Amino acid sequence: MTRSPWTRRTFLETSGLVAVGLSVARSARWSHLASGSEQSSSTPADYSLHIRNAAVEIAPKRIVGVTTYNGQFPGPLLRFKDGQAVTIDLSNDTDTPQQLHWHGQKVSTDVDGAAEEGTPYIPAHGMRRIRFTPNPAGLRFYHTHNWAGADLGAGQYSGQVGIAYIDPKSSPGNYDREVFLLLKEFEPTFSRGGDMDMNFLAPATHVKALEDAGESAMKASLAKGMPHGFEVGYGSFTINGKMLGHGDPLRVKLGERLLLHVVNGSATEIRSLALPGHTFQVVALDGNPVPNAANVPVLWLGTAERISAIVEMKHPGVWILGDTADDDRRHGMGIVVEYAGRNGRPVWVAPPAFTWNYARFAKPGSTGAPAEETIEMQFAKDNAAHEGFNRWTINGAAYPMNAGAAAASFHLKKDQRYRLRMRNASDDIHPVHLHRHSFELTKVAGQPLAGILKDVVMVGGYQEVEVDFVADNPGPTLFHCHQQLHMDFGFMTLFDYA
Ligand SMILES: [Cu+2]
Repeated sequence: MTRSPWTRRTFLETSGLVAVGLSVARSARWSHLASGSEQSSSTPADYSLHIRNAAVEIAPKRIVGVTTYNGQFPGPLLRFKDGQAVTIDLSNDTDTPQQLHWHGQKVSTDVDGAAEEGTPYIPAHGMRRIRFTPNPAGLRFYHTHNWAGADLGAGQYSGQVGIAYIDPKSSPGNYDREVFLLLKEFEPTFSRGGDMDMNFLAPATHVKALEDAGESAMKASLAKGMPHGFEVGYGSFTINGKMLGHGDPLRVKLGERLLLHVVNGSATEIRSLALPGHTFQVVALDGNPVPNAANVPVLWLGTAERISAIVEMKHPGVWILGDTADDDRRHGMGIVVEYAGRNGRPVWVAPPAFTWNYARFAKPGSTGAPAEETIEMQFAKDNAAHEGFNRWTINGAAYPMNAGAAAASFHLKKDQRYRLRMRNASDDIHPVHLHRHSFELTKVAGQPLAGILKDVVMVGGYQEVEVDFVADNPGPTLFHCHQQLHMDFGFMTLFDYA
């Protein structure tokens, strides 16, 4: 049942969303003029990204064939200046129309890179030139927004991920050097394995009503003889495109302060990271400075989450900065940290048990501003309901995968402050993402908090999370789980502005 993203586009074109079809046609025609004398094309762009298939060597003689940006993985690090407009040429050397999403940026629907919002596709063997003003400052990233479905070569299973950093006008802290780390798995395969048990979120309290709903739905499905829905596993794990021990080590000096910018570029996985003998002072979450820069022994990142953290180099040796999951680390999820003058085999020491609580980084004793309106959302899983895949719903509705136009389900009034109350009636953790806006965490598993601005938040199994956002960037706005398998099979909805 492999479907190309073409399916959804073609379907949008023929289903009354004429504007989408027209802009695709325009940009396809424009691509013929790209090398001609058209005024806009005669000026070189500030940046060029070429989407193309390439062989990427993640360890000696271990080569994966994936779709990339500029033939490399990760895609080039793009450094922007806060508030300074850029022109970018997006070329597509593949046979498939592509979307490139500027994750975490407040941009227009024309450049955001989501077909559901009306962004034109970058045509197969064609190009689009876009112009926008990067903002807000901080750690962002860019990635494909194509539908993958059962095609493990498409969507974010591919190598279409890169980091974008928007330099803030003032320095984000006291450090000597920045290091960018992109975490990403390769060689995906389907499995029927049950859900991974992940107990790292705090508070750990479950909402009884959500648990009852989720458990009884699962029991009913299994009683009918249904297998567990497909999950995705991986054969190789990388940081900056290299399996542990196969890239250059991170060479450091005693007393040096590194600012690590960590991006979880995974299609489906939640990652952790620890460095024996060191702690991370978290200064920003999803690129936005946090009110309380607390020290932690372990970082946890849902898909598409980012953490900026300062690490003081004060424990000489040769160490593994790696995932706390032994199996994933042994299959590559780590990078060697080597102090000057030290050598030998890199050492891993498991960190003490630690739970991840967003409130640790919040403004102490403070609650968010009141919202003008609350939007209720309940997430649920329909076990193995779609050709063996779990189907995901928001308030009972799965976003259409291959039929029927999706009208917006929620209508926003410009400049109003909204509260999203998300209730997760499944046992999975969902890293949910809102496009083109940032939100403030206001309640996590019953615990009120304020001052943390993000664009992805992990909603724990059978838990509730509340976030507030101001509707200040008009246009259709996508909301979805960033787990590719969840998003592709229904876990998505659209906001528009009245
Ligand atoms: Cu999800």
